[in-house]
Formats: sequence, C-alpha cells, structure tokens
Amino acid sequence: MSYRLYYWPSIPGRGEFVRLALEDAGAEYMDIGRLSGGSNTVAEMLNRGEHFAPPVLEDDYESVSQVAQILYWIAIPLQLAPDGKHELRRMHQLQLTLADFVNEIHDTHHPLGPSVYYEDQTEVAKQRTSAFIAKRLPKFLRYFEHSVECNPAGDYWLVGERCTTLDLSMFQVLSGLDYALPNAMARQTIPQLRDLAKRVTQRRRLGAYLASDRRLAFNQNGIFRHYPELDVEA
Ligand SMILES: N[C@@H](CCC(=O)N[C@@H](CS)C(=O)NCC(=O)O)C(=O)O
Repeated sequence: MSYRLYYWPSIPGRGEFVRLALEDAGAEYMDIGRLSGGSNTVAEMLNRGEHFAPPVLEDDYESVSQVAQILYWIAIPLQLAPDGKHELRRMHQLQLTLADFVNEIHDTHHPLGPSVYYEDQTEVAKQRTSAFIAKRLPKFLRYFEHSVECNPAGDYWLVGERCTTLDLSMFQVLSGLDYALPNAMARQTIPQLRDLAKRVTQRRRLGAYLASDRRLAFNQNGIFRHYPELDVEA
C-alpha cells in the first residue's frame, strides 16, 4: 500500500508524528507538501472541506486527518501496534493525551492563539510558560514516565511489548521539548522516557531517517520553538 501525506513543507510540526511511523515501517509514501508547488497542493486539498487541518494521510481508499486517528489507522498495517484490543485502546488513549500535551506546548508561545504574532503576545507567553514549566510539564512527563514503569509487558515501551506509533510520537515530543525548553527539560527526572527515546533512535530504519536530509530540523515556525526568555525558572 502506498500513502500520500499532506502537510506544510517547512516545519516538522504535527506531520512529523505521521512521518516517523511511515519511515520506521519503511512504508511507501509521497510527501506531497514537499514536492514542487506542494504548499498550494496542501491548501487546495484543505479548501475542498473534507478536513479541517493537516496532517492528512490518504491511501487509494480513504483520507484521514487528526494525528491520533491517523496513527490508530496505520499502526496495525505498519506493524507498529501492540497485541490485543485493550492494549490498542490504551495506545490510542495515551496518543490523545500526547495530543493534549502538544497543544499545551504550542500554547506556551501562542497563548492568545495563532493569529497574533509572538512578538505581540510575549508578556502573556512568559506567564503561560512559567505556569507550564512549574506545573503542566512535570505533570505530563510524570504521567508518561509512570506509564512506562507500569506497563505490565515490561518497562521498555509505553504500551505492550514492542515499539508502537505512540513511542515514536513520545520520542518526537521529548526531542521538541529539548529544543524548545532545554533548561526546564534538564531539571526533569525521566529515566524511563530517556531510555525509550534512545531505543527509538537505535531502530534501523528510523535511525537512518533521522540522520537523513528528509528529517526537518525544529525551527521558529513550528509547535516547538526556542525563545530563551520563556525558558526560565520561576
Ligand atoms: N488536532 C489536530 C490539530 C491539527 C493542526 O492544528 N494542524 C495545524 C498544523 S500542525 C494547522 O495547520 N492548523 C490550521 C488551523 O488550525 O486552522 C491534529 O492532531 O492533527
């Protein structure tokens, strides 16, 4: 099966959660946004109205948006799902919690929303990030750390006994946070999550992808942005 991914070309953003799964599995896919004229093609696809926002993934039969839903769709065919229906539901549940976390990470630098420039909301962003670093960042990370510790299949992955799309997404969130808030992240004690992220980078196909020029660097336009004035201890 060959897939088409529709996402903005210049940021890893939420498209990267889908890309990591496709790359890890060695799936055949076209990254439409990164072809010549790709931004226009993505915009035209959105204008048709079937999907509210990218990423969108399609195969020859259907077209799906919302990161968590896309990953739930492709995890089994890509062999990145846990065994068992309870484990699959738990994987999806944690992926949705990760989506909540990603939204809160985005809102640290854009608490007034994406239509106001960062420079016009910097003071509110400082307040929002300070509260995020004090309370929400440790709360989310503790929850995911605990999920690895309490995984009945062993303390390697978040759910089940093999790497899933959820673990790949967890790796991406930790990488993004290390870029955006390095000082705050240096104060977090998350040994299980650090081990999990390391194991992800050691995967054969994913490791090759991460070292390739297909992997987009974090930058100041995406979800994970580094503003030194925000990354301070309260
Ligand atoms: N909950 C959606 C969020 C999608 C989303 O916010 N996409 C961004 C790019 S990362 C976008 O282009 N949004 C346009 C908009 O919200 O108008 C998901 O997880 O896929």
